Amino acid sequence: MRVPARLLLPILILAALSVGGCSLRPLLSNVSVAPDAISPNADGADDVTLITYRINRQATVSIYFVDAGGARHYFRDAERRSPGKYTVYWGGVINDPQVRKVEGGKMLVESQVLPDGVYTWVVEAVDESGRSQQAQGQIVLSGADTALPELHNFTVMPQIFRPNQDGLSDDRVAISYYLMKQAERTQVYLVSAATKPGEPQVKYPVAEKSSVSTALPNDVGYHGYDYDGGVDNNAEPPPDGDYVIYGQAEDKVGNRVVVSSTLTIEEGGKPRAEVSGGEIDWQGEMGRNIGVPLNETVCFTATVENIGPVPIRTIGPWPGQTYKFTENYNALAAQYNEKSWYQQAGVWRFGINFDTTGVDFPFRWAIGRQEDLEARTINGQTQYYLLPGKRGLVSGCIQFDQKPPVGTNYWWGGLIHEFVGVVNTDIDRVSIVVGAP
Ligand SMILES: [Ca+2]
Ligand SMILES: [Ca+2]
Repeated sequence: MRVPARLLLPILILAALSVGGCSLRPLLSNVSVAPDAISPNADGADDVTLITYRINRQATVSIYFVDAGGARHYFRDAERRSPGKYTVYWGGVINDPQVRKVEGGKMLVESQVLPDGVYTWVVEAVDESGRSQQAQGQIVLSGADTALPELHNFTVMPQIFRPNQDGLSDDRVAISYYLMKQAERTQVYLVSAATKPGEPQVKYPVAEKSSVSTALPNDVGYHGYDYDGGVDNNAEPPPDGDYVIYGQAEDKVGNRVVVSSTLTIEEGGKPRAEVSGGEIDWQGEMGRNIGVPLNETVCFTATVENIGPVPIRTIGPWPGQTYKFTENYNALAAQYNEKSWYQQAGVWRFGINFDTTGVDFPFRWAIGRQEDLEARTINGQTQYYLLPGKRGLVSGCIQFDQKPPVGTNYWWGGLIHEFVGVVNTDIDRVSIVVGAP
């Protein structure tokens, strides 16, 4: 084929450029490792060396150290690099994950400082067509701090976790370990067990609880964590599913250790409920006023709806219960010998309150009839739950066996999550006037 003369020159220039860009320039150049002796122990003197190199075309780069026995220890293992100049400090740490046994389990040593010795450093580049080039030299390590910040007896209890503030059935997980060496950083976190290798990990951190630990954070000693899934801080917990829970410690030099266990989250979520329409149907209400003769009753109905993602637990007294004005739920619990009617952490009840009360929301009822609820046996006892999306019908009466104290003007309803908070309050405020019989 004849090439027209006017195209000849540009073709020659392109050919020259491609030769200059690809073949004549070295793949790897300007390699240096200085100084050639370090003491990696984080004392501030000669702790690191500076590795410099230039890559002149797309390549993968490995940096490794060969010990006296000929074994390679990788600092960088075939990492992709675009053309350019690179500098990186090296403090004696290699990333060569190894599993080892420790007291109370196994640990993964993710990174560790190489022991004292004379090593051959190698910087090696391999381009896309498989051509490789390397540079090497010697480096001496002395005074290396190779002790690992081991985590012993990493314990997760229980391993099935139901973070939904029902006050029962595993609302919290206790996590603990014993740290064997002062660390620079420690962390405990969850990662979904469905995460595949190479996929980005979503980490759910768990905060250390100082009142459980006997050592200060990162110090040698016993460390405890009390995990609620974040629910107590109004956050949604991680989604239901299987998780790997990791404990990780890294010291100042870069020795890094990871231990792990498993955790399953079931029925996790921030419970939410509301009084439907913010409304109480007060019997005999006339324009926010109710008149009632002494010894007679005022009754009401209301509906509670579970608008959250998790079942919510409730206890009696049951809808339909009449309280005397001089009683409260504690008095009824004693009178009927129903221990479950006292306040319990995590249960939800509908309450009626008034402005001169001594006990906050003295009149309380379950948030639904038994037929509105699901009965479950937990630790040998029957518990009642209003399931997500379900409504419970509440009703009750207060019999005015005496007149409320002078100054009692207002009455209102509330939805109480016991030992957590009053979720809805000031519902449908009315004035009740108790007259002569
Ligand atoms: Ca040093
Ligand atoms: Ca629970």
